[in-house]
Amino acid sequence: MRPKFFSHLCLAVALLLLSEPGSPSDTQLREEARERRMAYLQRVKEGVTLLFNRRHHDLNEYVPDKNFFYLTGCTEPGAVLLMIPGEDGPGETLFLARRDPKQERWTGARMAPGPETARRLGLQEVLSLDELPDALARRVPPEGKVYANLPRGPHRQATDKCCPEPWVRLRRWLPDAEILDSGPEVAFLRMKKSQWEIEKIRRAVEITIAGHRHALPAIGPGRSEYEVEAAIEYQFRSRGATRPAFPSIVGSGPNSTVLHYAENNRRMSSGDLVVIDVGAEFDGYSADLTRTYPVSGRFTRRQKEIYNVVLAAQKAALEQVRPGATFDRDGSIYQAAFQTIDSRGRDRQGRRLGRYFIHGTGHHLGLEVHDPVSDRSRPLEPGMVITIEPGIYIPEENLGVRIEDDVLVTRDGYRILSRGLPREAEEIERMMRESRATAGSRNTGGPARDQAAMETQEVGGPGL
Ligand SMILES: [Mn+2]
Repeated sequence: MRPKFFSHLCLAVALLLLSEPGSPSDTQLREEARERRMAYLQRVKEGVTLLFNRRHHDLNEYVPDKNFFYLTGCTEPGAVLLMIPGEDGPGETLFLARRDPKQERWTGARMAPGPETARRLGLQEVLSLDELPDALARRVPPEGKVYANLPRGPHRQATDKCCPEPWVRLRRWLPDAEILDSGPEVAFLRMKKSQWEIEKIRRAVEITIAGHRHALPAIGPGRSEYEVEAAIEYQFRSRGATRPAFPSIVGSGPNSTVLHYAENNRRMSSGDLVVIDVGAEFDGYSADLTRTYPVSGRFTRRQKEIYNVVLAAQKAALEQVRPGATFDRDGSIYQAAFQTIDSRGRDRQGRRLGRYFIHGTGHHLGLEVHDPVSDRSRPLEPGMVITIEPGIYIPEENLGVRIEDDVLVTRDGYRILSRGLPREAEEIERMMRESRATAGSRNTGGPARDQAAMETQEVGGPGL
């Protein structure tokens, strides 16, 4: 092919790919968001709803507010969505900051207010943020109700006194309005996932499984927890995940008993267990998968005993997963897990093990790794995605075991989305053997030899 023709062809293909309206997934996202807004306004038939795209809490990098994103598919910082239910159809207006060409030289192109963006996002209108106060004054009666995405935590109850922007502004614009939390209403919708969302979670799970599998060669006496973390997160990003959905937990030995341990800087030794609790975020959706591995490649008898109690508890809990089951501590799922743990095995003092199962059986999974719920006692429905993750943590024995899978509730029960990652004790040991054999044959001067060398140095034993 002549070079010039070829370069023109490339250009044409590139333009085609870049052209509006977006890739198929953009179109799908726009439709999803439109349906969600309709469902929302069918539930909240009064007042107005105002969703601010504030920074998602407790993350350093910019992540859009999850409720705002859920209802718009838009990630523009500072944007505000106004929704008003109405007799003759709902009103939906998005407010965006005006473009600033100088700023865009630093941080890239932004969406602009106007009909073009409205078409792209499938919204009725997209106005400039400066127009928001007037629009509110026009459309909200002085003492009307305003549902807003109030901040979580200590600010939630104190929106009038100490809340950060933009709630200060909201109060200034509407001094007499009754400001309510839109969170539970949006959470109600978010609890049930669409096919499209389930596919996103499935992809996040797939990437997370790859992370676990590729971590195995980095597990061994003398290796550091952070090597395992790095191996996992390398897989995440290489496979298109945006980021880890939460700080990766690689806890060995005593750290295996610390639920949210994330320093990951201890050197592992041969008799340790290592709890690996990680999850990739893909297109905004999270996975959350835990396995517990023996650092030496083989469980001790005691470790295997406890491991099998946790596994039995997970299986007992899974058997209870079906539409109608409840997920709180009074529900059948938690009870099945707890009873299994409390009725098998003992600690060194001969006590039952229930006291070492110190967290719930799981949580909902979606745009957030701990996806919000409208009501803890709401029974499960098909399309909900949850984790099932019993654990036993015995600090006196430096022994922590957690097994966590991601589970879709179906019409007649459940499907384990993460079934591709083995969890039987024998399978775990076999996986570790195989990964070592591969690492060894691939490069005899590499990891396998280093590992042997470190195993020898380890005689003095790293401190706990
Ligand atoms: Mn979890």
